[in-house]
Amino acid sequence: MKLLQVLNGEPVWPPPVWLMRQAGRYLPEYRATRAQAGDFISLCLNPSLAAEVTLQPIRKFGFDAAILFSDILILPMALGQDLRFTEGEGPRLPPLQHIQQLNLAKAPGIYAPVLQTVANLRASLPPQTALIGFAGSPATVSCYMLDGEGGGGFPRTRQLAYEQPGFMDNVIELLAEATITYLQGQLDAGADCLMLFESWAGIFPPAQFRKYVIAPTRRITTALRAKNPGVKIIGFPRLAGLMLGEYAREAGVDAIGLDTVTGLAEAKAACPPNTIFQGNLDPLLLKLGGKAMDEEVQSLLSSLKTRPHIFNLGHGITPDVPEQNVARLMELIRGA
Ligand code: 1CP
Repeated sequence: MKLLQVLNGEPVWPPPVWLMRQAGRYLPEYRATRAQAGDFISLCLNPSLAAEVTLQPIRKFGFDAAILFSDILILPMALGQDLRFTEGEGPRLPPLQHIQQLNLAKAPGIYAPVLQTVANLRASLPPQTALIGFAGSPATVSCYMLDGEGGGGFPRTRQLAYEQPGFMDNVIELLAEATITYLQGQLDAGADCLMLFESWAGIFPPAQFRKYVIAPTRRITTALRAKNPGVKIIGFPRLAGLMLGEYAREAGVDAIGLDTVTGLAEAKAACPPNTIFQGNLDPLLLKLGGKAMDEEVQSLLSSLKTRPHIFNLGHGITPDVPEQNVARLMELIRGA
């Protein structure tokens, strides 16, 4: 598996490629399967349909990795928080008031179908395609749990981190614990490697970044590695800015997903010499296609030639991306 070769530090050419949110609304077959499931959460909790949508982009484009189809908010749901996805508005949860509302012991029974999806995928993926399991990192998941929605910059979470750090600490600690068990379940079910999505790393000032982003991520990577020597973990500390180097040195991840605004040259300068990166084509260019996309892909590829790298976007693919642009992207990478 090319993806694992890169994560082991071997340069592979052309680089392995997959896209964040590669199973999604830009694909008509995804929309059809989602309609069959009824709604998004039912799709995440239906092991055969969730496996089917995971495989759709692999069949169509031949990506080097499949990512389990689920969502980072399935874990808070399994811990007892009500979760809804309203069409066009994204996730909604009742903002968490007390740590006692969460039940760590019951969670595995509720997310069991997700682990079954992993097992189904293990049995049906082509042997060269790596299977990525994932979870949200505690800070990012806590943002949604405490604010109840994603669109407003998480004012309650940010306020609680200053005014009720004891509560925030408890939430992060419980999430770290739950995430270790959840990801261990995914490894046991057959995931080849893992990714931790820290999409909102960028809202935390440095002291909180150390406490809520780096420390819990380190706890998760250390615990998983103690039980699964050699397991590879990709971190995605989106918009980490000048904290990127510290994250790379201390969070214990094997590779770093770069967001759209972090240049490879700047990332190289900030991180230890052998850091492996994943990314980071602007998803807007994938939507626009044409000359602008071709030129940027060629320029990104030429800067990767001598190092192990996983080609990806800098954030998730959007529903308005034309499929033929994804096909063109694959042609450019595979022809490199
Ligand atoms: O069908 C639909 O309309 C639902 C859209 C959708 C999809 C396809 C959501 C709702 N989640 C997903 C799948 C998903 N989410 C995957 C599956 C695998 C794949 O990549 O193909 C993964 C890995 C995620 C991770 C996720 N969910 C993140 C982290 C990555 C990122 O995008 O930054 C986050 C922040 C979420 C929350 C979430 N779920 C869905 C939406 C629209 C959001 C974002 C809400 C917001 O804007 O704050």
